[in-house]
Amino acid sequence: MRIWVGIVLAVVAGVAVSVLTGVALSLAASPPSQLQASVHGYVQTPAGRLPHAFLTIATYPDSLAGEHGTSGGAHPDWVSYGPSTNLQVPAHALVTMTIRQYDSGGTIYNPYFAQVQGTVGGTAIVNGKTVTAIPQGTVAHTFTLHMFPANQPALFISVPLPAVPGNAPNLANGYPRPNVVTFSFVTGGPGRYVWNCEYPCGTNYRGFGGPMSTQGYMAGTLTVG
Ligand SMILES: [Cu+2]
Repeated sequence: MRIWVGIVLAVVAGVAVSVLTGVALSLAASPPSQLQASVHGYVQTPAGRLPHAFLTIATYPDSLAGEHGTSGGAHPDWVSYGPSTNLQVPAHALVTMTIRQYDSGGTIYNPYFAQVQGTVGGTAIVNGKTVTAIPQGTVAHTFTLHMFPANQPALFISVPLPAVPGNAPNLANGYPRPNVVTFSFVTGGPGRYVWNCEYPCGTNYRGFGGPMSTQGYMAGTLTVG
């Protein structure tokens, strides 16, 4: 009996230590500063009259223009989203997102992610033209929003971002002329979601390591509410 009590106490202590370690780690890795959508008026949607929120971000072939500072931080050569990967939008709103895409690309393995998913009308506007998909061989990155496995409103969006030609000349900001992709989606109640890129633009693991699996580069969070 005493042995069993000892084992139980040891297990409880082990769990407590690992929980505290987890808390310490999550506090140590402070999230990047939050980029909040700005609301401008109301708009009529299939879900009724809703506040209209706007958010603009960009994708870069390096990490010199985003949340890592002009020196690029620990991995200046990693592809990145900017100015922040920690996004916030209002609940029960129409969110119109614009992504300025400055990077080259190639062929995405899974054709599903060359299609526009989950946006209003199932479409995105690429350089002024409405599309439901882009050619599978011309993808630079995707903005793919997933749910945490939690009790919160369903929200899934995936938008492919077309590549800039690899030989396109750089402009004054050090990057070529971007492809501008705009799309809208309707938010429900409050929730917390993760997003990432599904184009293998990273390192290792067939291009799915490094920046692909690291918040602040090709992965981030989106808070609704
Ligand atoms: Cu990417």
